[in-house]
Amino acid sequence: MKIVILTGAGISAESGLGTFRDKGGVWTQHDFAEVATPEGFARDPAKVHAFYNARRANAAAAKPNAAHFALARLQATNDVETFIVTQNVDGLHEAAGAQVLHMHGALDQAICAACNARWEAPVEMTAEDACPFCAETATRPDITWFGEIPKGLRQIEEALLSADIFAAIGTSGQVYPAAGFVEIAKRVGAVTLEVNAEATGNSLFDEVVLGPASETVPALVERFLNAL
Ligand code: BV8
Repeated sequence: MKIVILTGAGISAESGLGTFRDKGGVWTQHDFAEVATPEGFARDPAKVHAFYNARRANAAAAKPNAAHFALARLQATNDVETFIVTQNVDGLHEAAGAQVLHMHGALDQAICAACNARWEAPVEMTAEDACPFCAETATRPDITWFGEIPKGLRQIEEALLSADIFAAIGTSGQVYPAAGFVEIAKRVGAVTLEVNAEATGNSLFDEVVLGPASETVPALVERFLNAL
């Protein structure tokens, strides 16, 4: 049996990391066009670095919650194959012991736009940082911005095409291509679940589980493990 899990900002909300589109969320305080697009970065790299430096510091101080640990437990069992893809750029799944594909990149990684080398991001990045490999000052956070192609799409599609169960956890389903994963899973006959604080109203989900992720996800994992 194969379970494909997509996570979004809601799974890290109870770890103290803000979501994007809820009241008080990141995109209600910052204009995404200024801080999360290649054009915004070209216009004002210092502003974009300041935005990600602050989020990197917050993420480094955060601890995984019961939802992250439950998914790691599910992935650790040999009775089921669990593929986790996250839109989140924090490292809380890994801190809980899971292996995940970061389709929108990761705050703790830097990339050189000149030579594509990647390395561990320092706590504070600046527009003057030179690439440790080619020495160009073209370094940026390794984050997928709007208008850029998310990472690992082939691997994600392969997982979705052989999924028996697909669960979207803590995501508003507004950002593509992640928002379209449920459609692919549904097409191949997977059972589809939405696990969220509020229903998104997407009729492609067979079941909707509402509540805080720290409660709903451990209960769901228990249910999966008992059904094996
Ligand atoms: C691409 C950077 C081409 C990382 C982010 C018009 C129509 C359709 C599509 C488009 C369009 N115009 C442009 C597009 C494409 C665009 C897009 O989708 N735009 C939308 C907004 C219209 N997409 C792109 O540009 C993507 N690239 O399409 O490339 C392509 C693609 C495939 C193949 C070839 C070419 C790139 C998208 C990357 C965007 N990067 N940010 C960062 O700084 O963090 S987006 C941002 O949104 C974050 O990355 C985040 O991960 C992502 C998704 O947000 P969510 O995680 O869902 O968060 P949100 O706040 O919205 O929701 C939280 C949910 O949790 C809520 O439902 C809430 O109720 C719930 N919740 C809250 N608390 C809890 C909880 N649930 C449970 N428990 C709780 N305690």
